[in-house]
Amino acid sequence: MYCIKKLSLLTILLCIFIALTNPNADTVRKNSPSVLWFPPPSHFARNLSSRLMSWPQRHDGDLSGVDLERRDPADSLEYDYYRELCPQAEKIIRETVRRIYSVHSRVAPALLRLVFHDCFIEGCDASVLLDSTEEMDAEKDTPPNETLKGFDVIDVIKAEIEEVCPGVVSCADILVLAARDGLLMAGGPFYPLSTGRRDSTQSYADLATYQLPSPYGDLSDTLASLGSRGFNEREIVNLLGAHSIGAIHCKSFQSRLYNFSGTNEPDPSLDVGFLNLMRFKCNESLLASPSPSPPPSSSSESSFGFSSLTSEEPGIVMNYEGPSSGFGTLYYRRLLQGQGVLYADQQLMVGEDTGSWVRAYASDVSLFRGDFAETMLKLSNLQVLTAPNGQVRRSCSKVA
Ligand code: HEM
Ligand SMILES: *[C@@H]1O[C@H](CO)[C@@H](O)[C@H](O)[C@H]1NC(C)=O
Ligand SMILES: *[C@@H]1O[C@H](CO)[C@@H](O)[C@H](O)[C@H]1NC(C)=O
Ligand SMILES: *[C@@H]1O[C@H](CO)[C@@H](O)[C@H](O)[C@H]1NC(C)=O
Ligand SMILES: CC(=O)N[C@H]1CO[C@H](CO)[C@@H](O)[C@@H]1O
Repeated sequence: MYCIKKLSLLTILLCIFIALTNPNADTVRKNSPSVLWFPPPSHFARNLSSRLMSWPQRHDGDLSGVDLERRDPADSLEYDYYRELCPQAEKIIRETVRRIYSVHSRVAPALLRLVFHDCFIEGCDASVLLDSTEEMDAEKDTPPNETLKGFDVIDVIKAEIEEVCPGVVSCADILVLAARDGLLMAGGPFYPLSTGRRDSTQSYADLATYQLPSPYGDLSDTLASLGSRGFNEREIVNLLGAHSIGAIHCKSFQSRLYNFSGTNEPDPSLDVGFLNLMRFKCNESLLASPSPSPPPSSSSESSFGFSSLTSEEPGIVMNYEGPSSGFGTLYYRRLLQGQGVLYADQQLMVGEDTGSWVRAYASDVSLFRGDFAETMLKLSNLQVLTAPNGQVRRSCSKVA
């Protein structure tokens, strides 16, 4: 522990030194908005600033080169990085996701959310995939991760790739590529991902606990949280369009339904009809009547933990009008009607700028899709680790 503290102190000092001596410091600042040693802009600073300022530097690998590499890390990625090292890699990923998607379309939202939780915490380095060990609490064992899924999908893909090119393709690349392919199958836009990410040797449970945005965050919380990773208002409204697919459990919005913020009233921003639907879906006494539980599955791949919402874990399916209604616009049209599932979703309507982006996306699906491809690309390139830093894990849940 002492050693780690000492190491991060050293790293910070080193960073300051480099920042002071590096003539390109301005470019760096512009390209890596979540670089830690500069204070966030004051209008984002409200609640998060203290946490951000104490954000520890990462301590993967050795110190030499680490911080130089991390100045504009996404620039070290390369399109089709595996073309010689493992030419089949991207095809294996796509085919495996397709195979699973044909049985469990929920693989798409699961992987999309997994990318968000990975990239948001110390960059897209597969840190979210690590299991806890005696020495390290893992991100996946923190409250915001309670309903994360898709770990086993990544394991299946990784195993298939390891068979043809062992030790070459990183878990971090597999995750962003698989999520991209799943999104495409779910009707989302395509974006060309560069590769060459490396995997972390750490998982950051504390950061995951405190830094992931809260579903009960108000607009300023959400803007501060995602803003701290370099996303502007337009991009934030756009990114939340990811909530067009997948499912949200009642516990993520329960307190909007009856006693919102201790008022003994439901959240007034909720459309009444939608409120009743949510109450109905989440009412334990109504659900107590036995709903048929899914039949036990025989093959391991047919389970994947993607069984739909259950009576123990009820919730709302986000694309309940079906994927044919198009990835994106339904989410924004619902916000216009007071039908955002999360408080944080609905809050996008209270800001002048965020509200006009909601209206823009609600009425123009191609605008939304074009922007979404860009913001997903940006998300997938956040603070990546590239050689010589990090490592390529053999098993995505364990440090190699
Ligand atoms: C303010 C920002 C965000 C908050 C507060 C938030 C919160 C949540 C919560 C609470 C859930 C439901 C968990 C559950 O009840 O099981 C959820 C689901 C989901 N989130 Fe977010 N999220 C945010 C941003 C994002 C972003 C940026 C993405 C991706 C780009 C994303 C993708 C998803 C997806 C796809 C699901 C559905 C997962 C599934 O069905 O398995 N979210 N989010
Ligand atoms: C700051 O966070 C606290 C809880 O952590 C919350 O009660 C408060 O409303 C937040 N303040 C602002 C300005 O968002
Ligand atoms: C509503 O919430 C407030 C504050 O959390 C609490 O004091 C009050 O007892 C709650 N009311 C009911 C009816 O549960
Ligand atoms: C469930 O629904 C019944 C009847 O509408 C209502 O009286 C009760 O308060 C609800 N309970 C919960 C926990 O939502
Ligand atoms: C998928 C997963 O690993 N979920 C974990 C999230 O964190 C909780 C603790 O808060 C664990 O109980 C879950 O197993």
